[in-house]
Amino acid sequence: MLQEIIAIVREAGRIVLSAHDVESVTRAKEHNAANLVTAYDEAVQAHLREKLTALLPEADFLGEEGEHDPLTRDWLFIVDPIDGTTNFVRHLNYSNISVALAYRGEVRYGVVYNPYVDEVFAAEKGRGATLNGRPIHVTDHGLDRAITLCGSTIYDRRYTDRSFAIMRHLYDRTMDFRRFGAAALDVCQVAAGRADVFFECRLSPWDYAAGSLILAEAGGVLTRLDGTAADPREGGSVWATNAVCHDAWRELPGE
Ligand code: LIP
Repeated sequence: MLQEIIAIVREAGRIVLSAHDVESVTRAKEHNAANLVTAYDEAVQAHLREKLTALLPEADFLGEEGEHDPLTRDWLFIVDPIDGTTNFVRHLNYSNISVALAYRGEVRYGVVYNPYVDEVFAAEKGRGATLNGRPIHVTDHGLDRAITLCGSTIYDRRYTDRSFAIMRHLYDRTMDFRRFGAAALDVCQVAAGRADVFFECRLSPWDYAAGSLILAEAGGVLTRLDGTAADPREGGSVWATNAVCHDAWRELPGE
């Protein structure tokens, strides 16, 4: 199943790489200039829905773009067709296709693909995490050696003050921070040991469902910012670490 999902995601990556005149097919969602969608997001999602539901017809499909049917079945695909849409529109080449397959709310397969650098992060539950087929593992860095990746929850300014309070808190306690703009990929960078912590105050399920399994299989931990479990079917905050740094959530600035 994992290899079939990887093959389907790689096919979809070709749609991203073939994109042109992106600005002309871009619009803002919900009259929020920071929340963009393009015809390519929709084309990739349509491709993934067709191929993934053919692979597992008994699965429901939850994608970022558009409405979805009631989610009633045991198997569920959780899909972000282009995570990092603003980066995609601005040609920053830091976007990805993220596909999770969950069974009764437990992610069993995760694939996150950055087509710009041909990097496939993947995991099957209980069988480790890989980058282009090679095993990956988180670091053993403590907070003082940690590189922190973060999100600014730009779509919802209710979280602005807390986002910057947490950024400053971690700036004072870690090596430095980065804001790359694609959560699924950021979680995978932690899984690959390229960073040690990622947080964002509010994300949708498709932003982190696949990455949560890849990180766990690489020895890391993903929870809410208050340390509680993150249901991959529900939106919420994300605190993703190399496990060594995880308990630092207890000192993070609150709501
Ligand atoms: C994005 C996330 C990013 C977040 C953005 C946006 P999208 O996902 O990956 O971390 O800060 O606000 O949600 O919308 O580009 O798929």
